[in-house]
Amino acid sequence: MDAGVVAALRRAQRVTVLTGAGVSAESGVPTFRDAQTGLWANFKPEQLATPGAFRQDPKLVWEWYAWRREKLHTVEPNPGHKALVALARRYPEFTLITQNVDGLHQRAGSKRVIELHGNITRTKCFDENIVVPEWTETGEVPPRCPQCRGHLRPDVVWFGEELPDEAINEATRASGACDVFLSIGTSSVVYPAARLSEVALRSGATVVEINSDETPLTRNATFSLRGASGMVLPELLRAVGFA
Ligand code: BV8
Repeated sequence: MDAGVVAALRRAQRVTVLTGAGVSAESGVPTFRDAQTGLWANFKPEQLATPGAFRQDPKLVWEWYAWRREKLHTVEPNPGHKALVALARRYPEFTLITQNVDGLHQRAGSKRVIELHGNITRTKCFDENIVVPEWTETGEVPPRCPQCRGHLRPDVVWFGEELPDEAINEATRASGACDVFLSIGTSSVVYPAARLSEVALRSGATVVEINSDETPLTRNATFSLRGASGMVLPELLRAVGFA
């Protein structure tokens, strides 16, 4: 384990973490840019995860999310999610920011999770933009909003949609006020999330990337650890003496 990373985590008081789909890969959740499988093989996520795609074919988009939600019933948090729960207990200030929409950090026991891109287990009304906890199933796909009869949709941020103000503001604040910023399992290509590591670097934080591959962040990061987060994170906690 890189001694520089261990030293930085030992002296840090404030740690901010940004995770992407790579953190859930070892749970069996396909990453966002993995080739889609099965009946979704012909679709690119970026084409489906947009308001335009939903307007054009609400049934198709609803069913894609229903398929992804169903998959979540068969997966569990992995050692990478659990290592982040243990890490959080070691710092007076610890902020976990995720781009993931699978809710696995919360299921692993992470308390405060900043969800930049929403959560596919929550549903909202497309027209009123309010979360709808329950509705009457009539067999119609997508189901209708009980209030306005408009279409229901997953409570996620699609491409071309603004991120929730509170989430991105709190994430930006925490990225600019930390001693160590960990960027884990993200391709660092989706904005504004990908800008958070730049905010951290500019504020003088030590930026550590953990990724199985190189990304556009690799050349600017203070350290870049190559490997699977489910392996690297537990190993890092042991090296720091936290486990
Ligand atoms: C916005 C929810 C303002 C949905 C997601 C043109 C028009 C409009 C906007 C844009 C435009 N051009 C650019 C933009 C901005 C756009 C953007 O960034 N596009 C990119 C593609 C260039 N951003 C937006 O639209 C954002 N909104 O900007 O609003 C605005 C408004 C109007 C007009 C202009 C601007 C909204 C972005 C949010 C989109 N929603 N998800 C859903 O999930 O269905 S983003 C989606 O990508 C997922 O949330 C995912 O988390 C996220 C990022 O992907 P990653 O998490 O990084 O996953 P990925 O598969 O890419 O990579 C996995 C990584 O893990 C890899 O590096 C791999 O090596 C690594 N890995 C794999 N296994 C492991 C591992 N690492 C460690 N261990 C392992 N085991």
